Amino acid sequence: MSKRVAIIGAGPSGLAQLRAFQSAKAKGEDIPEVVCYEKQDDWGGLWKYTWRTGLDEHGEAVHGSMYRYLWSNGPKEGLEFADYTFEEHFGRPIASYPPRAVLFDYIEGRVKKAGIRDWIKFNHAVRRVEKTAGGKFRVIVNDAVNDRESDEEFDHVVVASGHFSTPNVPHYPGFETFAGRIMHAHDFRDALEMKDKDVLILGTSYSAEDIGSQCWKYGAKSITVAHRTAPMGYDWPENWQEVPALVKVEGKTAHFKDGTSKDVDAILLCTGYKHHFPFMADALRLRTANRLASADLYKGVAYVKDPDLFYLGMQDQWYTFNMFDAQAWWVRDAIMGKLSIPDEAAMRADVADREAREDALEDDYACIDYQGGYTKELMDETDYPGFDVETANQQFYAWKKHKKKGIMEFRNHGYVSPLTGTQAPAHHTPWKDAMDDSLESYLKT
Ligand code: FAD
Ligand code: NA7
Repeated sequence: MSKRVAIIGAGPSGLAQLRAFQSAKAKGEDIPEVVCYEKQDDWGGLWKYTWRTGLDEHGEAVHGSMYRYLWSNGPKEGLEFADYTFEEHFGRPIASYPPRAVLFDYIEGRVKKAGIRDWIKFNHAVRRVEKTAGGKFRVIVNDAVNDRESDEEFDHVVVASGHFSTPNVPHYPGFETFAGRIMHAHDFRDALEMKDKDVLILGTSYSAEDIGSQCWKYGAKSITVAHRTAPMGYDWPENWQEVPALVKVEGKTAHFKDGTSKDVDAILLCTGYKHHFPFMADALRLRTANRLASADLYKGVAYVKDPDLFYLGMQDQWYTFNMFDAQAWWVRDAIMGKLSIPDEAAMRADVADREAREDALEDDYACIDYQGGYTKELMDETDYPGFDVETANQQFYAWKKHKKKGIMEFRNHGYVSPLTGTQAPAHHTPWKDAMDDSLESYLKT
């Protein structure tokens, strides 16, 4: 096949795309030439921990948003690769909420086995993607090690650059003169920095819940979470309170909408991220909110204005690695001509239908079903080995219930693998007492 495909990013989504092509090649199929550009010096995306914040060693914006002591925020049974189970990788069943390093090891295990590292150009940041007069994509890349820019032409581009790296940073009156530390979740690394401190958190989603929990676990004096819309409503520990929206800050004092106030040492902005693709030419740039039905993506992946271009993993995420796989297998087959893409009107109708169905969802359980159904829809159209989505949905439901029952205890539970049927063992140490997040410590029996 003479086609050329560029993949931007070697995180879980980009690696899924590489593995999808490699699996077709292993079956004797004629695959396109594939080049993956990754701006970091290793694969794994967010799961590759970096201590850096701000700019990296090459002056590029640091991609990493993960922090030390991060454990999976959902059960691993909800994200298991259908072609590479946890049991295959670790040689035995392991507990359900692995720390970051354990998940990185799992992600890496599959692609090491597939032998695709040579397909990736590390330390290569994509600077610009634009259309040529001949209808190809020109991809301009900077080789950071040699400080050299070059460009190549491709028939297809797959954008897998993630969307949890460019922080959404609101301003509140008084931030300029706040007598403490203000930082966005993107720059948070070590919860010990907040030991003995009174911490204010803005936001009520995953980052707020988990960064607050980290700070609590590692000895913050108090946690105050201000909500713009609604409180999280868990049964928090006694030194944790939820308050109405922040109005302003004076010195160290934070003032809230109900007239109450609290003196705090640090403000952590867990206020989400932006889909940000400055390297894509205007006509190719995805503009979407963080939602289950991304704007302008047919089947959640093909860019309706130019379906030779694909975006992976751009949805808000309940399902992650296995959904990226389903997308990557589908994109591979679209590129290889095994699946056809309809005209623009039909693609737009597909997007509108997905949006309307998402808008009608009533609660988180319905959202889980919706994204499970989407993942199944794509899997059923390719030869991805697939997994029992209903079983996976059930594990997510149980996870939600465990969180409601005990927000500092939910990670002590085990779940059933939708692939092997194995019930995961309980971890050897309750999460709140397990201070060492290393792979060695987690895998101890
Ligand atoms: P990323 O992991 O972000 O990878 C994108 C890659 O693209 C990076 O390697 C980056 O360097 C590269 N890249 C970006 N721009 C360029 C460019 N211009 N040129 C070249 N390369 C580029 N998911 C879970 O399933 N469980 C969890 O517990 C969980 N916890 C999370 C915690 C945090 C703090 C965050 C932020 C996310 C978490 N997620 C979790 C969700 C996470 O988004 C996915 O697990 C996964 O990392 C997404 O993979 P991705 O490949 O789409 O994006
Ligand atoms: P999310 O899930 O996008 O949530 C962002 C939160 O920030 C949400 O609670 C918002 O409140 C809140 N927000 C946004 N802007 C503001 C302002 N201006 N003031 C106050 N609060 C604000 O991002 P997360 O970082 O939590 O999660 C992203 C991923 O990281 C996720 O997939 C995890 O796996 C880890 P709202 O409800 O809109 O009022």
